[in-house]
Amino acid sequence: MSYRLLGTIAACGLVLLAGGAPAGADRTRPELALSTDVSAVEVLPQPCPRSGFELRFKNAGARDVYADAFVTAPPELSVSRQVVTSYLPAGYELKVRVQVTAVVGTPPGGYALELRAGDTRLSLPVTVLPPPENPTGNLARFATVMASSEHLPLYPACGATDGDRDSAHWATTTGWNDGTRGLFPDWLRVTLAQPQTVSRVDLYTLDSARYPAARYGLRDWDVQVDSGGQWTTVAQVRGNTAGLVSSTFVPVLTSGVRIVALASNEGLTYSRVVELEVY
Ligand SMILES: [Ca+2]
Repeated sequence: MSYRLLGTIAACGLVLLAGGAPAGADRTRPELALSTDVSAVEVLPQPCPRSGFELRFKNAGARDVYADAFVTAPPELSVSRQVVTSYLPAGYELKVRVQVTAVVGTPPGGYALELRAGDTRLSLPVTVLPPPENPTGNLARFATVMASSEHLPLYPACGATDGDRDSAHWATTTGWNDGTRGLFPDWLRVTLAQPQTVSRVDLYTLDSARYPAARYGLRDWDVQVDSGGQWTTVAQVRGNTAGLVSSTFVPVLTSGVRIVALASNEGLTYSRVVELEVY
């Protein structure tokens, strides 16, 4: 749409406002109602959203309207929908799933989301839980994770640190697939809250009955650690056909670990990691 067209629409709006509402138009404000399927939400401070609620947005009035509902989060939280805009026939209730994420490192405690539509306000309590005991010692589990690219929405980087190693769950946001088909290298990086001694990286590449690693898994990659802003290669994997490769190396104090993916068994297509664990 051109700026000229936008300008024309804006001008029409002004004319309509200046002239007042047509005779017989219903001037009453929309009667909007908000509710949720739960009275509170509990969230673990981890990158991938695994909690949320159903926003129920109802036109309780007798005429059809276009309306907006707003979801406002404090800085410690993020939501998958900040605005829901919809045409709502009279009496209709729209149901929308909203995912809630707590930023890694958020102090446990009580927070709240503010829901608003027209004159209606609703506060939804959110409890940020402490990260659970992590008996395995996997340092990547509740760390910040990033990738060179992501194939969204089904294959986010955070899926590779969500604790689910099961390749049968592939394509349900529990594994990372890069977003640049045919282009290598790709990288997947875990940033630790503070430097830790690291000596092992376990990489679970895609390996299911339907998608065996020997055909779809990652074949070649480097394991690197952050050495004061420079990446140092501590292990190399070449010609892999297995679902799990455990790379061990001389213990090193580091604040970040990444894998640099160089090729998959399909050829130069995609990098696929179901879980990346750091010890
Ligand atoms: Ca996973």
